[in-house]
Amino acid sequence: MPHSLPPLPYAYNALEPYIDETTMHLHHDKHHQAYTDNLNAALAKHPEWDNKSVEEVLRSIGKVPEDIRTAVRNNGGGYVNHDMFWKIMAPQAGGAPTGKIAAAIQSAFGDFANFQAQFNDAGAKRFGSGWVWLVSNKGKLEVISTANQDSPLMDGLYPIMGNDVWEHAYYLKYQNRRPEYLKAWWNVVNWAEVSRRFEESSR
Ligand code: MN3
Repeated sequence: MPHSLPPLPYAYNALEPYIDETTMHLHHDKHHQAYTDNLNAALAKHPEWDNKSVEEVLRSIGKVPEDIRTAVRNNGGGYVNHDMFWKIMAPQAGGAPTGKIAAAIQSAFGDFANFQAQFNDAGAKRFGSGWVWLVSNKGKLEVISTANQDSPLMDGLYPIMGNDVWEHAYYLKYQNRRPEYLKAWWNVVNWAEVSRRFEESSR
């Protein structure tokens, strides 16, 4: 199998009280595992796509054979979105960013609080399942949201950070209160990794 489930980089209870242990088990061990298995199953039909990174495959989603394109879009998206998601969170994290990413956010959104408000608003308004993102659009920072597991990579955008607003990400603890989850999530944002992705986006 070309792609494997990346291990969670911290303990399942490490993001408590903001994200509960049971949610982390289900989210990583069941949901992310299923995206991984379904991606591998789809790619097995066209092994010439196996040796590319999933990011590369998504960037050229229009060239993926039609009989597996929807499966790759959904499960390849789910694979890379969650791979990023675990890494951009950490215990004893949160707070405000520093350095180049902080300056870029300030320049694009006025200040950090305004950026957070735009991000939370876009996440709350995403109807049904999806993601809210900070992306680089050829160097310009923008807040967007996508449906389902669609990755910004498919639109030529670079996902610097994103929050999962599928109900599976928050329902056990927050039930229907998605805005409360979005607000609490900032306490686990790993700015070191987000900064690294920001630097990567500008290369
Ligand atoms: Mn998810």
